[in-house]
Amino acid sequence: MTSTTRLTRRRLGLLGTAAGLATALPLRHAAAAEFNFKVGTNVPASHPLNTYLTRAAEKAKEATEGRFELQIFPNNQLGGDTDMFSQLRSGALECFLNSGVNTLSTLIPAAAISGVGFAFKDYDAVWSALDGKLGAHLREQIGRSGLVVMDRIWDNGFRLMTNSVRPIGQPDDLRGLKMRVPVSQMWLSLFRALGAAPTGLNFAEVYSALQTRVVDGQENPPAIISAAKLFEVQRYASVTNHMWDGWWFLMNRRAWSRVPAATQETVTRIVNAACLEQRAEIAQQNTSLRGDLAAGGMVFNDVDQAPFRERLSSAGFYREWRERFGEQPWGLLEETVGRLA
Ligand code: X2X
Repeated sequence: MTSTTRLTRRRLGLLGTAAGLATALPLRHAAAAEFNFKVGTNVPASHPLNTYLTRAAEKAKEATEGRFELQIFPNNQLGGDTDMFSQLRSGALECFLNSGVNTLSTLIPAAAISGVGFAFKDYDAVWSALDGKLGAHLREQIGRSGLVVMDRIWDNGFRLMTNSVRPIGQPDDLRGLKMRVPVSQMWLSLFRALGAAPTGLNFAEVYSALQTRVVDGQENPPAIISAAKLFEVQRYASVTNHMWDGWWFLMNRRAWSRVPAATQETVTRIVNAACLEQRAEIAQQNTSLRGDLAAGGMVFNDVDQAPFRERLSSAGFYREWRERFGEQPWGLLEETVGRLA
């Protein structure tokens, strides 16, 4: 109890009016929804992932006349990625937005394939793979694991590297640099192959790890660097676009199967439509934010990707991951992006 509420109660007690007490309590008029689905995300409320999920929630509530509610919990309010993922699996959390390359890949190794370094050269390549055969293959694997996944993957963006030590122009500039990466074999392997010293941390811990210099740098798209205010604790931004990443909209199967088919269809249609709008917003922000971040004190440099790809090839990165994923998903990836070696 805060000192203010204690004071208020004492005053009310002194005044001794029951009516006074009643007006001090919040009144709830809204009827409870039949289905209330909590949705956990790992980025701040202002990030387009959350603003477009919130729009979807409003539309879903309206379209189902209040029967189906999505309640968004942004910014790791329910715990970090590792926690939210186990809550999703147990049913404590109905929906969770998770990168396939991140926690999800601990259950479904193939889901990490979208994170292969320098695989996608632009958004056309990303959407033709993830809305096409590769995405269908991954969703099938996710479905087999007992989770439900929406068709469209939400956009996080192309990732760039930031740090507080020096601009990254060549792979050698990463040598000895302590880089935070998500808790993921793919990310650790990528940054080790490039010669950095990566540490796996959930996003919930990133701002303070950078502020206290537990790590020198991190990598994320501009929309996250802006929403999570990482520009306050990072100086250099090197536009490596070394990886594209997105969030799958995952659901607990038992919770979803209790929802009538017609309501499922309505909610699915609304969520997937909001996702397409979110992608457009992210693509726009990821170019327009560069100026804002520079005004916030970040120093940008553009990067030639060729030496980074060569470093990965000579370190055996592509060979290793091709073996780990197997020929089928690797073939589906190469069908859209060309040969990776
Ligand atoms: O943890 C990250 O860096 C983030 C927010 O980009 C992911 O979800 C992978």
